[in-house]
Amino acid sequence: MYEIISLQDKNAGDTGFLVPIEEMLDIPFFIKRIYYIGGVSASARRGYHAHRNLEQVLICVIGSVKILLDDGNEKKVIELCDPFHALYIKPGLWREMYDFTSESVLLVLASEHYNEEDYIRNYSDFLEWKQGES
Ligand code: T46
Repeated sequence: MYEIISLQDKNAGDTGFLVPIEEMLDIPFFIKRIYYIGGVSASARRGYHAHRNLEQVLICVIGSVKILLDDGNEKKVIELCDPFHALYIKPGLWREMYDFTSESVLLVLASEHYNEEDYIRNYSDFLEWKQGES
């Protein structure tokens, strides 16, 4: 359903960390788009959709956030709270993001340009699509 990718701090010494991410080396796809999400209130819940083809890597570079993933049969909750841990999400998973801490910033690397047609934003449509897939 997902993988946690460990990222490496390449900055030796006591001057903070530096974490490079290289396409097809650290993550398993070519990066076509980068975006980040921040300023989310503690009560807000985002997402509520799945992607047909898009692969993504999510990194909470500041603070923490919970990610619910649902493949139509099973649900998992992953807490992202470490800038050295990246969550790789394959296509075909319903996702919701919640419990953003104040100041948290969620960085997302995506395998495709933005395409609203790749989204399934209705949960019943998602379940129907998953049945058609299997
Ligand atoms: C995802 C989760 C983790 C754009 O115009 N370009 C973009 O690249 C993106 C990502 C969004 N938008 C527009 C579409 C909406 O009008 O920004 C608005 C907010 O997007 P959305 O409601 O889809 O945001 P989230 O936080 O629910 O979901 C986002 C990504 O859209 C989605 O792919 O997996 O983050």
